[in-house]
Amino acid sequence: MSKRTLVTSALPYANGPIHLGHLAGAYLPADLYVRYKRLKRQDILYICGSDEHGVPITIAAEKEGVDPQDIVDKFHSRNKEVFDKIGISFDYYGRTSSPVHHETSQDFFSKLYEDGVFVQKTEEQLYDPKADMFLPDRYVKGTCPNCGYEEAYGDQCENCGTSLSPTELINPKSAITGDTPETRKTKHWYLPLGDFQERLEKWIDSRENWKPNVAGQVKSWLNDGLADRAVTRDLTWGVPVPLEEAEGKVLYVWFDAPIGYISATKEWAQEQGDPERWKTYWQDEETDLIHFIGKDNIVFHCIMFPAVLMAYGNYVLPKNVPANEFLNLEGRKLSTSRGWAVWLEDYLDDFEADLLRYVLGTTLPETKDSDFSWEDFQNKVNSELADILGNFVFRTTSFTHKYFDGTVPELKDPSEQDREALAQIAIQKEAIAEAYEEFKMREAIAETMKLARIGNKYFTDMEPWKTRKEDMDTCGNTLHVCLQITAAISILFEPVLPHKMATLRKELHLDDNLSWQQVGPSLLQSGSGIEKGEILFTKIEDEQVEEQLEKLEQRVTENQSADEKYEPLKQNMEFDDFLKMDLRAGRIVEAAAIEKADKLLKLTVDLGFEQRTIVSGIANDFAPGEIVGQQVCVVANLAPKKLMGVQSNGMILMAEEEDGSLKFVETDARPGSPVT
Ligand code: B3M
Ligand code: ZN
Repeated sequence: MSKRTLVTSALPYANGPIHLGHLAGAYLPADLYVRYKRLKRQDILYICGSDEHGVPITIAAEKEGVDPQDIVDKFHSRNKEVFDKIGISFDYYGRTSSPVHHETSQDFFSKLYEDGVFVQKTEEQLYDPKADMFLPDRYVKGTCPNCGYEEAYGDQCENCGTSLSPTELINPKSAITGDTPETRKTKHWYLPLGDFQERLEKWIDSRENWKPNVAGQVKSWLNDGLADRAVTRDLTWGVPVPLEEAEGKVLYVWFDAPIGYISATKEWAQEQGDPERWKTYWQDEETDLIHFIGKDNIVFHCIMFPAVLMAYGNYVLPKNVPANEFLNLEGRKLSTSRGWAVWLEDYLDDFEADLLRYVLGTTLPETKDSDFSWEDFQNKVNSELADILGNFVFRTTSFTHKYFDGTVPELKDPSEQDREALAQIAIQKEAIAEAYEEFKMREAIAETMKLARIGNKYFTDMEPWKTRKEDMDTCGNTLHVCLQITAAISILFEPVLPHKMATLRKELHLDDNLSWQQVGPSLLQSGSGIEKGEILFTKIEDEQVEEQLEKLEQRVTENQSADEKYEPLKQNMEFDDFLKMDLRAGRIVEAAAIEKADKLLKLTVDLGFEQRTIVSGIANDFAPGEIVGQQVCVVANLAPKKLMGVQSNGMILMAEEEDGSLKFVETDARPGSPVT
């Protein structure tokens, strides 16, 4: 077993508040794991911080007409505070605008530059003359060449995770003016990832127990071959490139941000009064480095950052990157721009932190996208937290107060059932630990709640309300066993319900720093006193759910200023340009999913004069079976394009609703009829 563990969570951009999707992706899973490891008394350090560079920050600043530093100052402190309230227990939460981070990331750049690792190129880049600036990363949007997603950014497609260069986008548009950009020459420094292909392949092959969705995606990128990645940008906000000739250029945010994990660890060590201690975590092979991220960050944490660490030398490489998929909200894609999100600050105005930690923990998108709904939140709070855990604890402590003067009854000549129930503590503790070790947080939570179910059933089966009249020793045994199970739960559920379990341990007069190892059948001494328990979980009323759903709808409306209800009109075009397009009526005769492309369908479309294969990004809105026979409108003379390995000959016209859902543009003209 390694000597120590270093856990990181993706550094959230300091350009907005934290929402449920962030929590379910990189923060709650990490915190569950870290709290468990701390209970095991293992040497573990949990590092995070604000990602304060990059285009998301400058776009937010431009939108508000303020300086980027104002944006990051605001959201760095707000996010730090909300993480603290929800119980995300970082050991250190840094920020990439700090001097230590600038020095550290410039040191990385300088060493790789001096070692001749970078390739220097002067290339054509997208440029917006009206805005008078180059268009890196999120300053440009277009169609992903890999999966056809039309909202891909210049550096990455959030839909399929592929990292891109702006010039790879199809039909690029400036995010500043909406114009089609021109190209201009500019010099940048590139990390030739291909030079690391072999080392990366060897490293990935040596990884054990990686989630299949993560390992699979990394291997497919390695199989496709690794393009050079620019590590500098024509921007003013960011870490200046430490080169005379690079005036006006900054480090690419995805070059400096992961180095933020290292600089935050340095700042943590300084805070501990032992500045060199960061090296123990980053430069000693006895460290297990684990990155908790969302799936859209896999390429940067499993290819780019490891290559940078390999190039620099003498750094540990990630032992595991248990990336989560995405969280949907009420069955729809979470969207901050549309206001379709639940912000943690708003959540905490209405509910306690632990309720969300539990409910979200039971529905984490660990291997596929998952969904959060307020109805499910109400169900799980009421029927699991309140009716099972809360009920069991309350019955146990109040019965003890009522009939045993609030002291732990002695265990006298326990029955088979008593012993069997006590034995469940060790069995469940083992099952919970196994799940946490394998990053199966949902399973760990279910196994923990299972112990409460066992306790609840045992209490009911033993009928202490009857035995107290007939045989107080038997009744005392029942309450002794239930109290020991309750005490065990107050530690085993700590990773999930830290605030509520601290209250419970206080009620039980339990020491507040008991370890995982100490959990067993006799945590409480017979004769020791306990408090009269309070109701741990108050049920959620229907009105509260209604109120949350109304808030959600209201936020969407607020987010749509009058002119945002509709997509901005594109530039005028000449009639001759329109005539170039050949639109035809068609009918879908076959439809099928495409492997590893959860947004795309492969369609066979009858055009009268021929049948066509067309790939269409409508899998989120339609099941293949339900659209055979659908009349459609086809752009029949679009140049063929290979999407996720399938040759697509043409495009189906779809209309996008306010909520992002898609509808067919239909005509009942016979297939092949020209649409003019
Ligand atoms: N700031 C967050 C994101 O892509 C990004 C993570 C950086 S981790 C080094 O959503
Ligand atoms: Zn894509």
